[in-house]
Amino acid sequence: NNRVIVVLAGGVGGARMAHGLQQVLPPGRLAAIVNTADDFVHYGLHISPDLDTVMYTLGGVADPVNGWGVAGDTRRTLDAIARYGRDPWFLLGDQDFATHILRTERLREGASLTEVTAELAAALAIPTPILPVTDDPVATQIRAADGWLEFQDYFVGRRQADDVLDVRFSGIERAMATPAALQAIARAECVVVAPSNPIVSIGPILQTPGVREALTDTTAPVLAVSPIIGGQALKGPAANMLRTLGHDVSAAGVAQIYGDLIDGLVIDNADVELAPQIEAAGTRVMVTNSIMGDAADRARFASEVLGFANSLSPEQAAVR
Ligand code: FO1
Repeated sequence: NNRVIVVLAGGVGGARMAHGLQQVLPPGRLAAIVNTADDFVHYGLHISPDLDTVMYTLGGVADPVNGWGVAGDTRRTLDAIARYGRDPWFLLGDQDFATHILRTERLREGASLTEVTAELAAALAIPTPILPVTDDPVATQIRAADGWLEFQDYFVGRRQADDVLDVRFSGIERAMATPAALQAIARAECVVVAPSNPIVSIGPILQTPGVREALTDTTAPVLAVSPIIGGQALKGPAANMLRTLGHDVSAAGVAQIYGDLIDGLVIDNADVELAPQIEAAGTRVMVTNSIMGDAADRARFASEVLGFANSLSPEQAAVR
């Protein structure tokens, strides 16, 4: 049996979902397909925030408070950069710098992002393939009141304070999903869309040429976990972004965004009253405590999600 559970992941929420699944599945039975549209070049280094957040979380070295970066990291390099008169607006720890330096070196040598990520993850003894959705350059851009911004300028530079009027993924029409990502979906026993931002984290994964086709071709159940709980996002700007882009800021709005792509949606106990309307629109619903705190909590939640996926699989359809 070489089938896998596939998780589609952005940053912190995606990493925590992947970590829960990694804990409850045998090594190698999980594959994570990760957003790369937040990637950017800073100080000449290729930075892949979502890949790194997933890698550090699955490797057990992520900073527990921020969710991104390395636990216990120091800022001496950034302090030295500031001494040269540069504004250290993007917080890179000393150990985190090592990741970006080695990634950039390998990319310059001609390695693909997929290869580099596999090398780094192997060194951290991570049993889960961490697969960039594409090796091609794609860059999320945000339209604010004063024009288009690069994603990290919006997210970190301006602390997500702007109303998001439009979103585009520059380069995506020329990008292609990697063979490794498409093979993982083709072999999927189920696909879990993590509770990441549906617009800027999951959006670019789904819009990468090849992915949507692979997801509609598979007979495996596709389910999503709502990142919106009680009308709010646990982390990040998802709620405000959904609102300014005209979506319903609720688990029902998330179900609408994913539409036919998903068979099921996991929503939090706080949103139990939304279940009937989501089911009436054709999406099966599981209601549970969806807040993933510590490792044990993530594992508990992942088991519940897998149980829900089982109940949605085609083999179960006859008995529903
Ligand atoms: N997010 C912040 O809000 N401020 C930061 O200074 C910051 C630094 C950072 C460094 C490395 C890394 O991998 C992630 C970092 N993030 C930071 C998070 C990241 O920019 C966003 O969470 C993602 O791009 C959105 O998924």
